[in-house]
Amino acid sequence: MSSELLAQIVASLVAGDPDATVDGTRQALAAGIEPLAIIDGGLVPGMRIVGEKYSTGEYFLPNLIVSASGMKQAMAILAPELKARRQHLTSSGTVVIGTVRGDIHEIGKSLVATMLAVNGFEVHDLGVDVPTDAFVARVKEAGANLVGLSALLTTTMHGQKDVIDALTKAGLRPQVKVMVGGAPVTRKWADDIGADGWAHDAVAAVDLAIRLVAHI
Ligand code: B1M
Repeated sequence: MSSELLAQIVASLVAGDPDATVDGTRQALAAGIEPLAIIDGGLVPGMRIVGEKYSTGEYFLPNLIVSASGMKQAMAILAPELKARRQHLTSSGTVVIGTVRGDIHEIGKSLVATMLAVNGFEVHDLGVDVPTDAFVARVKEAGANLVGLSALLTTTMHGQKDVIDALTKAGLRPQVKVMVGGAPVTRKWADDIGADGWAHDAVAAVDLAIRLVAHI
C-alpha cells in the first residue's frame, strides 16, 4: 500500500501533474507514511528521473518547471509535518541563493533553488534584486558553505562579482564556495570573476553544488 502510494508520487512528477503530486502526498500522509519517507521514496526519486530525462534531451524546460512546481507544493505540505515531528532532512550543505541586484528574473533561480532543496540542501532563497550586502549577511547568519548567484542580464552580471568581492572583504571567502549561472553567464565569466563554478542549468547546478561542498 505505502509503496504503491510512493510509486504514484514518482509517476505524477514524471508525468508533470502537480495536482496528482499534491494529492498523492496528502494520501501518503493520511496513510501514515512519514514525511521523510515521502520525500526520500517519492519526491526525490521522481525529480531525479525528471532531471535525468531533461539531461538526455527527452524532457524540456517546461517539463522541469511543471514537475518542480508539483515538488514545491508537496514540500509546502510536508514542511510543517516535518517540523511537528522534529525530523530534519540530512543536509548536503547550506546554500544562500538569489538573483543579483538590479535583476528581477526569478524562474531559473527558483528552479535551481528547488532542485537543490530536493537534493538535500538547506536553501535560503533571498529572492530577486538582492542587494550585495544581503548575501553577505545571510551567509554569516546561516553559516552557509555555498552561495548561488543568478543573473539574466548582461547589465547585472557584474553584480555576481560584487558579491564575491564583498564575501572576500568580509573574510568569508575561505569558508564559502560560490557558483554562478543565468542565460548570459559563461564558464569564462565565472573564471574571470573568481567564482568556484558555473552551471548552465538546474540539473548541472545540483551536480556542481554537491562537488563544491565536498571540496571545502
Ligand atoms: Co527578461 N530578458 N527582461 N524578463 N527575459 C531576458 C533575459 C532577455 C534575454 C530577453 C531578450 O531580449 N531576448 C533580455 C536580456 C538581454 C541581455 O541582457 N543580454 C531581457 C531583458 C532585456 C529584460 C528587460 C530589461 C526588458 C525591459 O524591461 N526592457 C527587463 C529587465 C528587468 C530587470 O530584471 N531589471 C526584463 C523583464 C522580464 C520579465 C519581468 C518580463 C520576465 C521575468 C519574469 C520572472 O522571472 N518572474 C522576463 C523573462 C521571462 C525573460 C525571458 C523571456 C525568459 C527568462 C526565463 O525565465 N527563462 C528571457 C529570454 C531568455 O532567457 N530566453 C529574458 C526560463 C528559465 C528557467 O531559464 O532563467 O535562463 P533561465 O535559468 C536557467 C539557466 O540559466 C540556469 O538554470 C536555469 C534552469 O535551467 N540558471 C542557473 C539560472 N540561474 C542559475 C544559477 C545557478 C546555476 C544555473 O547557480 C547559482
